[in-house]
Amino acid sequence: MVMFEKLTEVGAQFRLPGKFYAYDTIKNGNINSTFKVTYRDGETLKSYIVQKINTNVFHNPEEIMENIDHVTEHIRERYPNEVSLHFHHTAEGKNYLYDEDGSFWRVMNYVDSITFDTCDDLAVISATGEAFGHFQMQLSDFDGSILHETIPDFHNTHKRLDKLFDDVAANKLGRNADCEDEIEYLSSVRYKAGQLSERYANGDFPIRVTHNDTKSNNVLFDRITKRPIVVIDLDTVMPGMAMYDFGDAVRFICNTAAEDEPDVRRVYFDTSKFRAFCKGYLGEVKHALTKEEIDSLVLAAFSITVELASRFLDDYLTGDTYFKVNYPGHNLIRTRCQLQLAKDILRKSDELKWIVEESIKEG
Ligand code: GN1
Ligand code: MG
Repeated sequence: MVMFEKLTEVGAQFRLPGKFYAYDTIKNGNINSTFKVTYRDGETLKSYIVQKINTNVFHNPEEIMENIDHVTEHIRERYPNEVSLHFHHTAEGKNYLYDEDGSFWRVMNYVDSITFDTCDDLAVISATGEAFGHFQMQLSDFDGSILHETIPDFHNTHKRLDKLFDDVAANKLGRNADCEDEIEYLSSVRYKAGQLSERYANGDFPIRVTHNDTKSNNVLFDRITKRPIVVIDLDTVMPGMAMYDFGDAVRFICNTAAEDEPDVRRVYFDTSKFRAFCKGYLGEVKHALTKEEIDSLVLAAFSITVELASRFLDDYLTGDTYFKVNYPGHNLIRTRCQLQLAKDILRKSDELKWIVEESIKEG
């Protein structure tokens, strides 16, 4: 079935009013498929976001929808004046739909906005920090025990690395030969990168409710004022470490290049961007974080960057079944880019820790 027919069928199940007018594919995201669909109702055009959830990654998508319901309800209750995400319901009263092929669909309100993938505007970077810091604050009194762990051990770096090295040992597709340097580097930082998740498992850090995918393009911004409107992509909201949300955000936004830049000479961790992000983020949450959490922010940035590199590499070694790839070797290119970034974070660690301390004093 062509996509437009499929989207029309899905829209009808969710009882979207008016006549299907147009659709665009939204290319952000390495897992789910996202579309903006527009309906014409009389003289007005209204848009929605339609998503097909990747059930290879999310084995129990109904649980994601339950989690999102709980989280958005909590935020709406406490912050009624803020924009929040609304999901549409089918005639059966469900906020999702399984089609006849077994695919899982959902529809939410479209918020007119812009997102930033790479961004050089320090004010926007600081605002991104504010948005994620604010999100952490909004969930600080939310009972995480009611949430499903939709992807168990999602940010357990230690386990991610164990799995990578099992797959290296198996060398199922014979691809180890393409990435000997990367394997060697990951082996040399295995302990350091896995340290925080080990300590978390031992109860050294508070269990927070975290977003777990804090890329800057998961914040919607007002087109004109460039102020944040709402944090999106709540699929991986689960109990976790606050500093990993911080780390994942700076991993993405402080990179001088794209997440999959093939020319690693263009990949650096930009300290000015880091300072801007810290200002926004810590301005929101510094009083809520413990000293241990604050002291671990920089190590968390390194750890989650290594973790993502290991996930990309693992996917490469086992046949590219998890992340969408645009060309052969894409996951290896992503790995190299993330490792280059991780090395730069490590090199700049002292300066980054100092910036964290300064941001705390200034705010
Ligand atoms: C995936 O598809 P997207 O962009 O929302 C992944 C994240 C990675 C990210 C890297 C469920 O997120 O963990 O950090 O790609 N999400 C899942 O770009 O695995
Ligand atoms: Mg995501």
